[in-house]
Amino acid sequence: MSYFNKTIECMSFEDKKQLLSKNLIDVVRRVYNNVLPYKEKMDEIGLKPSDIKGIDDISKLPFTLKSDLRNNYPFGMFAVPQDEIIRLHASSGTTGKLTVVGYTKNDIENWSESCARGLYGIGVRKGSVIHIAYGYGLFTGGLGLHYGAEYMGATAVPVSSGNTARQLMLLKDFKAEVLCCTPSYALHLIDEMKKTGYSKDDLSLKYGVFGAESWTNEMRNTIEKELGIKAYDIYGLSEISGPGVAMECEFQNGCHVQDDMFYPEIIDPITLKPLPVGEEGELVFTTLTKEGIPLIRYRTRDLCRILPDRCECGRTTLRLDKIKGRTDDMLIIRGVNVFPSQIESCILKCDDRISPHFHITVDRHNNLDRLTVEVELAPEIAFDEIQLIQALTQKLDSDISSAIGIRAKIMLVSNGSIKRSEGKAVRVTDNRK
Ligand code: DLL
Repeated sequence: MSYFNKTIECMSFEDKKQLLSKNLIDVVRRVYNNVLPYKEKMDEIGLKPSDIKGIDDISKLPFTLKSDLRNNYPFGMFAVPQDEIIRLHASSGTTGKLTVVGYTKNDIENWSESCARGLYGIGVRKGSVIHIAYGYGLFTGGLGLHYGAEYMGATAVPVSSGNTARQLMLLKDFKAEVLCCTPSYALHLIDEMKKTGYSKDDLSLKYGVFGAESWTNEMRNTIEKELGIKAYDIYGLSEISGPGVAMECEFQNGCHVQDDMFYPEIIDPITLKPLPVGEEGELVFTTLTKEGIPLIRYRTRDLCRILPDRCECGRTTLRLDKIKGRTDDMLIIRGVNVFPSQIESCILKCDDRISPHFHITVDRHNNLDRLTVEVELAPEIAFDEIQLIQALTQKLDSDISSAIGIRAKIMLVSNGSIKRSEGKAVRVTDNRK
């Protein structure tokens, strides 16, 4: 089984270019012939499949948006007959209809390989026990990593999300080396360990595979320290396959994109023009090998940059910097752009007596935006230590205002009072909408 695909992952630039070009030409022909919305989009701009002669022509192609999938709900973007689809997944949006994706047998095989390559890259091997606490079901997190783990011959434990006490018991008893879940759920597990008297030495964990939501390097440091593990970032989205589109290797220096399958571009989200390597913009993916629902230049809304340097691990695949957030997560407060990740960094760097749990609320009072950041105290800190609370509030106030350029109302709250998440955390309430 080829879970470290050296030929592909360490391919020279010239060979990779040839491979990508061949696959792009093929996928464009497939979508033009089999997916009506693509034929219509290309006809509208007078583009024929034969105009695409290689990967350098990719920017001639039209973009695909989430709304294209919604408008063609459920199967209107599929490129193969229904009886070739062996699995469906779907992601719920904040608005209305689900985004549905379908996988052929080959798609599941490739997706499994992409997850297996990622897991192998951090040091997971045949026989490692992998505790998968991402949700199983229509969400791609659980089943995606499950198939990746089995593909490489590791032992998958399909725990799914929820029932934290049982998760801890299973982690301990099955001696899992690898924990897969959202970073916010990892924090929740850590809290639960403290409450129930588990220590990191009771567990056999070595690696964490955390993604599905944005998280900062400060959050990584906290989780690594508390669990005594190395925490790795995994990126993906259901439209492109699911987890494993990109993942960090042992060097923790950006997520390696499985770019023979999923080709990334960074564009300026306003002008829609491609940006040079190293510049931050919106991440766009073209699926090069997918059969069920191939997507051309899919706009992810995630803000990111492609790292310009080579990774020490020897892989030549393109690497993504940490996702800064989604364009739709960006808050505009009194005219200033604010990302929740900037606030997260300040909170995690501030002081050990503050916990990593926070919630951001934005209101409008007398036509003026008001930003409130609630942050929990660490469990051992009593709420009546008035001087300490004042000092911590002042420090956080000054750290956050110098990071984001505007003042926030800081509210330190007692430990346990902010709602925990079992999947993706909901960190912002915007009451202006
Ligand atoms: O979240 C797939 C996944 C599952 C990825 C498990 C990693 C681990 P969706 O529900 O379709 O799929 O959500 C995709 O989540 O566009 C990003 O905004 C965000 N996201 C995913 N991974 C990361 C990450 C899964 N590592 C959306 N860092 C994406 C930041 C992430 N954001």
